Amino acid sequence: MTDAKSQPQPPLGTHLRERRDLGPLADVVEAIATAGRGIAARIQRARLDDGDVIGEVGAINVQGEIQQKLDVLSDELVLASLQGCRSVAVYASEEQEEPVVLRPRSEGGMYAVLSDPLDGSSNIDVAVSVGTIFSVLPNDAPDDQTASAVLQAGSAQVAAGYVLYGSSVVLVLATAAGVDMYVLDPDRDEFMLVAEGLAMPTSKKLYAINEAYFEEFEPGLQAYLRYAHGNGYGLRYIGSMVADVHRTLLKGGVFVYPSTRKAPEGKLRLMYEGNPMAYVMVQAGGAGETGVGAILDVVPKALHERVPVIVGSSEEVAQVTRHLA
Ligand code: AHM
Ligand code: MG
Repeated sequence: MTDAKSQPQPPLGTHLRERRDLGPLADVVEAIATAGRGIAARIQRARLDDGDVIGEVGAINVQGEIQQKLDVLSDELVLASLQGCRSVAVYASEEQEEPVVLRPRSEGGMYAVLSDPLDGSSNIDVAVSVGTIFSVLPNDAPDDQTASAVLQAGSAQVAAGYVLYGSSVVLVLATAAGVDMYVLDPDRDEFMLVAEGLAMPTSKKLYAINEAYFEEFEPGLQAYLRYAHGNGYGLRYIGSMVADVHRTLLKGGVFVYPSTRKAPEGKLRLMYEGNPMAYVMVQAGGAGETGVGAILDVVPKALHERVPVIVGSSEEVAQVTRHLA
C-alpha cells in the first residue's frame, strides 16, 4: 500500500481524472461521492434536525424492514446525483422494489449502479457509524431491457466500494486496478486521497459475527467459533456492516453474516451488500465466500436476494470455510 500522506493529497476528482483506466466511470464515482457528502452532512445533524433525519417514515421497504427517514433521504440523494451522470443507465437500491431506468445503452447508459444508500440505519439515533454501499456493473443490455443489467454476477463488477460515516468520513473505491481510500476534508468539503493500492493483511486473529445467534448457526460454524475461542482470537462486532468491513479491510480478520436456521440465506443482500464488499476485499488481496463458493460467482436470480457473507483476510476466510465444509 502506498501511503499518500508523504505525497501531496489530490482531491478525489483530480485523482480520478488522472487515471486513464476509468474513463466515464470517474463521473459515476464522483456522483456517488457527491451524494456521500450530502448524506454525511445530514447524518451530522441527527438530533439537531430530528424531524428530518431521525425516525421511521412509517413505511416498510422491500425487505420487510422499517424504513428510517434517512434511508429514504439517502436513496433520494444517491438517485438525484446519479441522474445527473450521463453514463448511468439504471439505478437499483435496497429502498426501491424495482430498478429505476435512467437511459438506455444507445443514449450513453453504460453502467448499472446498485446501492444500499444507508446501511446500518438503525444505528443513527445512537451515533454509531453507518455507510453507503455501491456496486457498478456494465450495461450490455438491449435498450428495451435496460433494467435487466442490474442482475449480473459480482465478478462482472467494474467498480464497487462504500462511504463510511464514522469518526471521519471515508470513501473506499475498488476497481480492477486496486483499492484506494479517500477521507472527507471538512474544511474543503472534498474527499482527499489518503492511501492507494490497499493490500489487506492475509491473516489476523479477529472475527466479527453476531454471536448471539450461536444456537441458530450450523454445526460447522459453531465448531469454527470454538476453534477461535481456543486459539487466541479477538471479537469485534459493531453491527454496522460498512464499519465492520472497513476495520477488517485495514486491520485484517473476518466478517461473517452467515446462514442461520431461521434465515438460511442470511440477512445481507447479494447485489448491493455481499457483492460490493466481496469485490473490495478480493481487490485488496482478501476473499469473499458464501460457505459453498465465492460470493462473486453467485448467479443472481432476484435483485433483493440474500446471501451468506464471509469476507476478510484470505487465511481467516479459509479457516471459516474449512470448518463449514
Ligand atoms: P440494513 O441494511 O437493514 O441496515 O441491515 C444490515 C445491517 C448490517 O449493517 C449489519 O452487518 C447487520 O445488519 C447487523 O445485523 P444483526 O443485528 O442481525 O447482527
Ligand atoms: Mg443494508
